Amino acid sequence: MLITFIKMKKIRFTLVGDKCGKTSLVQRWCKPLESIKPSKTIAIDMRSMVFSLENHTVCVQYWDCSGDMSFQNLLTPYLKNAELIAVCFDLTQANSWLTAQYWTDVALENTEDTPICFIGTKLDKESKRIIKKTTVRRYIRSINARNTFYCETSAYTGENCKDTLSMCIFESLRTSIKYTSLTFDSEKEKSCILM
Ligand SMILES: Nc1nc2c(ncn2[C@@H]2O[C@H](COP(=O)(O)OP(=O)(O)O)[C@@H](O)[C@H]2O)c(=O)[nH]1
Ligand SMILES: [Mg+2]
Repeated sequence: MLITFIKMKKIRFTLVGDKCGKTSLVQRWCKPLESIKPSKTIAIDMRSMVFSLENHTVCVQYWDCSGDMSFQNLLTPYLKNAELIAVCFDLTQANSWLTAQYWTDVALENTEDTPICFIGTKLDKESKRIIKKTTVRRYIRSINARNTFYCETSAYTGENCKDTLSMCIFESLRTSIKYTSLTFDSEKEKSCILM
């Protein structure tokens, strides 16, 4: 048991974006069967979980950053040390998408080739959607960064949360330690768009 723990690969995900549902998504990832209890994030929260993917067991650490811009200078080290950056935004709020673009600039200034997953949240509010998939895809192409992909989730219903997490783990393993033997289930790829 101890040996397994020592050998386990640790990967750090840093989640940035405004108040769009990051903490709720992390709750859904860590406790998929429990109902969401939103809680205010002061500066940064850390949670971790063990996840198995394709016979690899990994410890995932979530660095869940506050959406409050007064903490923004504190957060840069968490971008630099991440194996994956999740840039989150609320699909129903134009400002949230603008803030996501701001965080993308900060991430690109401070990192090199770290995978970036764009996550559109609150997919359950489809009728109130303002940010179209095509807008996000066009933007991601325009920044011309490697290792970017796009997923949409609902922490409330759980829709697409597990596939998004699998994709994030897969991409961070692939780029950080070159698990070339990893293959990805094509069903999961359908719900996440590799750019
Ligand atoms: N409709 C809907 N609301 C959500 C969802 N996720 C979070 N919220 C709500 O969005 C607000 C902010 O959520 P929170 O997780 O604290 O956002 P954070 O500041 O980015 O961590 C809260 O009122 C949540 O109840 C979701 O998937 N669907
Ligand atoms: Mg939060």
